[in-house]
Amino acid sequence: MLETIKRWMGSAESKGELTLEELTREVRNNPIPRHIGFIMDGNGRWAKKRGLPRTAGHLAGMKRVREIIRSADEIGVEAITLYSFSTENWKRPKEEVEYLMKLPIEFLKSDLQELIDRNVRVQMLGAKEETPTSTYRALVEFEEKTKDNTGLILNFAINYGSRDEILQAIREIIDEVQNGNIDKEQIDEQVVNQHLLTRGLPDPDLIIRTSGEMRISNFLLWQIAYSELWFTEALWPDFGREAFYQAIYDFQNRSRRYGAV
Ligand code: V07
Repeated sequence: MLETIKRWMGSAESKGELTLEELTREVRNNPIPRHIGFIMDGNGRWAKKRGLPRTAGHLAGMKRVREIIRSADEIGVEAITLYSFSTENWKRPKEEVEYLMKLPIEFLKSDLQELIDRNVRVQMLGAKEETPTSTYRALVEFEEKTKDNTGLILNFAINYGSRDEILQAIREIIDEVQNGNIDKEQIDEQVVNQHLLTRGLPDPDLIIRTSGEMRISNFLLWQIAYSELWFTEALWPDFGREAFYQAIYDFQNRSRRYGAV
C-alpha cells in the first residue's frame, strides 16, 4: 500500500522501483492485455553505438524476440504482433534487406521446436509472397507446423503496411457489393474487420514502441483506435522481460474509457 502511494506521489506511472519478482506478481494479479503490438525499433542504433554493423543489431533483436515470446506466453497473453519488416524497409541497403530476409530462416532452425512445444500458433500479416523463395518457405513452414496450436498467437508483420491493408479491404468490400453479396448500407466496422489481415484477432490493447520514436509508422492504423500507446527510450536489443512487464504494469494502472467519462 505504502509502495502504491509512493508511486502515485512520484509520477503518474511507476519508474521501475519494483524487483522483477514483484513486477511479475503484480502483472499476474491484474487483467492481462489480450493483444499486444510491438514496433521493434533501434537495432541499427544499438549496433552503431558498439561500432558493429547494423546486421549485428538485427541478430541481437531476434534474441529479444525469443525472450518476448516466452514472457508473453508465461503470463497468458492471447496474441502478440511483432512489426518485423515494413513495406518501406525494402528501401534499405541491399545487404541489410538480404540479412533481414534470412532471419526467419535462422529462427526456424533455432526456435520452431520450442514454439511447437509451447503450443504457439505462428501467423504472418503482410505479403509474404513478395519475399525471397527461401524466406517464403520458412514463413509457410512456421504457419503449417503450428496451425492447429491453441496457445499464444504469434503474428509477424512482414512486408506489412497498414494503408495497403486498408486499401485491400476496400477493394474486397467493393467486390462484395458489386457481386450483390451485401448492400452499401450494410458496411459497418464488423465488415471492415472481416477484410483486414487481423480478422479473428481482438484489437490490440497495448502498442509498445522502443527507441524513443513516438510514431505509429503505418502499423495497424484501423485496429489501434482505442489502444494504449507505450513508448520507451530503450533500443529494441535492450528491451527484455523486465521492460515488457513494466509496460504491462503501466497499462494496468492507466484507465481506459473508450471515449466515455
Ligand atoms: C526480424 C529481428 C527482430 C527485430 C526487428 C527486425 C529484425 C524474427 C523474425 C521472424 C519472422 C517470421 C518468422 C520467424 C521469425 C524476423 C524479420 C526481421 C524480417 F516466422 N526476427 N525478425 N523477421 N528482426
